[in-house]
Amino acid sequence: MRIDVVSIFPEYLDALDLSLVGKARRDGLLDLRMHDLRAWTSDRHRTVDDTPFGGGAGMVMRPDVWGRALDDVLGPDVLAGESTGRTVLLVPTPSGERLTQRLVEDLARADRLVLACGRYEGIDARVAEHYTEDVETVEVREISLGDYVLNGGEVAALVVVEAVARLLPGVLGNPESLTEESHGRGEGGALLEYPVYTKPAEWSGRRAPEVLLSGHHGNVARWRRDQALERTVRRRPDMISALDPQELDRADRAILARQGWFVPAGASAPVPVRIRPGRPDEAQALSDLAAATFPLACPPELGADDITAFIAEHLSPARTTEYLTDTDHYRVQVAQAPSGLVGYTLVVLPRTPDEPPYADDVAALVPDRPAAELSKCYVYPEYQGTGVAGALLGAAAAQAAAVQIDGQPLRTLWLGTNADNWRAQASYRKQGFATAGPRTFRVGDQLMDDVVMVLDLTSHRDDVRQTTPPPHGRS
Ligand code: JB8
Repeated sequence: MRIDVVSIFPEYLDALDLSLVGKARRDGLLDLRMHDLRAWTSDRHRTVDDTPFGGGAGMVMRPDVWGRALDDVLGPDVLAGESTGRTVLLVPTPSGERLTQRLVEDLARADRLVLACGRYEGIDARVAEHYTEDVETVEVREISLGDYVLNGGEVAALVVVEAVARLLPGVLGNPESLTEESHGRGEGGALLEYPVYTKPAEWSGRRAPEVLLSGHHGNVARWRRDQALERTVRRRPDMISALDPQELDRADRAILARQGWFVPAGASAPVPVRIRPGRPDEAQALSDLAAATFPLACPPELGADDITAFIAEHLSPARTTEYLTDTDHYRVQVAQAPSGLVGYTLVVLPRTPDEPPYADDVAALVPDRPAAELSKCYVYPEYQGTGVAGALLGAAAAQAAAVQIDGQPLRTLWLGTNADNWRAQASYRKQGFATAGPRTFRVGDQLMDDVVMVLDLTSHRDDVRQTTPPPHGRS
């Protein structure tokens, strides 16, 4: 490949004699030529700039000087449309399109690159226009490295040359390292790189992660993938939004769920879901959510009328408003996706430390008090099985673990769920709930067979203290 760089500071690119790019030039893989723009000036002062039409600060580079320079560098064949190869004219500018690995890969397939490095306030706009519209065999791209401002295009030229050169055949010793890299869009979608370690195994009191010293290749690969996912969530959530769910296995999804990203059924990408306390103005949304979800969790023998009556009594906006405002008796956590609320939990607090939960059959199964009831855990169907319920339950339990009733911290979170709803039970079990025994539960005039499950909040409390700041207000 041939690359020409035109600049008023051609020495800026002297660094390209060094290292891999220098070697590629000496090996004849890269024909890199620097040019001093002032060679195409005609006045005694070798002037390249002038004041901007329309006024304003700074100076603008003259199109006539740039035109002569670029015509010469491109050569008569390109200008006449008689060259067969692909020539790309790159003009670095803060207002250019972003230079990405994808663009770099595209540029590496060109036959010639010409980099026009501006200074001052930039190059008269007619230059890019002219080569775009009047010279058919030249492709013009105005490019930017990122959202910050440099003093000229030379650094961008250095970046382009280095990024392109390492993709040229024969330049890199080990081409395998190309496919593994961040931004290389390897299999599994583009993620940031995992952290790397080398000897000594302990440095400055820090040990390298044991898994990397274990020699267990499967565990190493999984650990690295977890690290890459976690890093990408924290540093580049935009890249998580661009992941293809088909490239995410169960372990990937579990890691993402722990970081607050979930893959709803039928979605084309993971979405961020924030778990937070519900607000009074969300009664309608939560009521809608409950009305849509509750029937799906009912056993088939339950009549539509009974379901409707239950929804009207317990899940109406008015009741939901109570849940959201009466914080002495209720705690609500919601799951907020970009599309809106997709799930919530309701915890009912006891009024006294020893208040027997509910009915006798439950009271016998929940001896460790104070005990609060996890009364609802509703999640829209497309978010079921994604980990949102688990995240909600975790937040509800953490919040409950911090609640005291007359100075006594809650010891148990209990719930009743339909005995045949094994999926719900499995989901609760995953969050640490254990089955305590059966109870019956009335919906309308139907008596349903339920199981009671309990979560020990006293062990939860220690987890919570390490991970969440002390709560404000009532606790
Ligand atoms: C004048 O920040 B940059 C950049 C800044 C410039 C010029 C070109 C590029 C020309 N200032 O990428």
